[in-house]
Amino acid sequence: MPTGVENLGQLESQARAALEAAQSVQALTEARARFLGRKGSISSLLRGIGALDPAERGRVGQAVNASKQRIDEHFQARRRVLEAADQARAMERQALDVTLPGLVPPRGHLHPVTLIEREMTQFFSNLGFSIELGPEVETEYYNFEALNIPADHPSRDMQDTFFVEGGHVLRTHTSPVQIRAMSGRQPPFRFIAPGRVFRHDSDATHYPMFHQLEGFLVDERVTFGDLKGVLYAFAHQLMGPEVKLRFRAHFFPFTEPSAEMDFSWRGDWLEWGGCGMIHPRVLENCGIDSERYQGFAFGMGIDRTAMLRFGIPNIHLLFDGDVRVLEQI
Ligand code: FA5
Repeated sequence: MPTGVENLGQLESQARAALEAAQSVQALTEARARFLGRKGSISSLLRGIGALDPAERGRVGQAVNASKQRIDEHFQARRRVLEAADQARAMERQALDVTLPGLVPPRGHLHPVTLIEREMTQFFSNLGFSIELGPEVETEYYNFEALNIPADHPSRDMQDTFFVEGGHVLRTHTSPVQIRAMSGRQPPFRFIAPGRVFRHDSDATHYPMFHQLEGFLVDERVTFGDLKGVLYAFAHQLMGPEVKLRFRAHFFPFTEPSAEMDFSWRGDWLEWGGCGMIHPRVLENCGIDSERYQGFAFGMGIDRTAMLRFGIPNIHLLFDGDVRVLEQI
């Protein structure tokens, strides 16, 4: 009578082949179930033993159990291999190469106008000038009247003013700091006043918000020659010895005589600032004896200086906030 055990060897080979073929722990477990599971082919053999001739049962049972154990051992061994491979793959996925360079977060830097402003103020600090600051929202008195620009004076048209309620303006220049600094003080003194100013003005070299550096010095026997000497030294320090300066006679109500100065720029001239000898009436407005004291004053565009230094063709590039532009500077 066939016991089924005749096919045991073949069945075991099939089971081993199925376990070897499995490429994942899940496939392996399924292969095992096909042979050793409750309905598996080896398990069916075991169930059939009860129907055998009692003399055969012991031998067949032993043979089937031994085969079952070998298949199970093969399963365990194969599972360890697959689990190790799984783990190796997972580790590779999460691999951390500690020798790789770290991620460097982008670092900001100072704005070109700030860089130039610092250089400009440093030059005058070295000459013994102190820094004075004034408010950006200014009274009309400081912005115009005290600077000898009366309400009906046409020179107010020179500057496109942003008016604020209550007799205030956004200061159109840094010159009101002259009045604030000189009132209540007696010469000799020398100050610079860097800061933001505002005008209704916009093109390639004009921006509605820009920066000026005001400078003024009052003492006995101050001349226009002193002013020019200081400005030449300043321009050469900032823009290099090749830069050319040009002084043009001009009119400012708060200086007499007055001049505008230009620097050489891209084969042309670009206006840098205004300057002159402080008007006696301005000194008197600040309680300073204009018979005894004279002073010079100047005010130039810091942004214009940055344009020259960094080769920026359009002032809007400085303030449009495009980091791709600013990063190149
Ligand atoms: C003045 O503002 C006078 N307060 C300067 C002065 C001070 C004269 C002391 C005498 C004594 P002006 O309006 O020319 O002058 O402006 C000075 C400089 O500011 C200009 O030469 C230019 O470099 C810069 N500037 C003027 N308007 C703009 C603008 N919209 N955008 C950028 N820079 C400007």
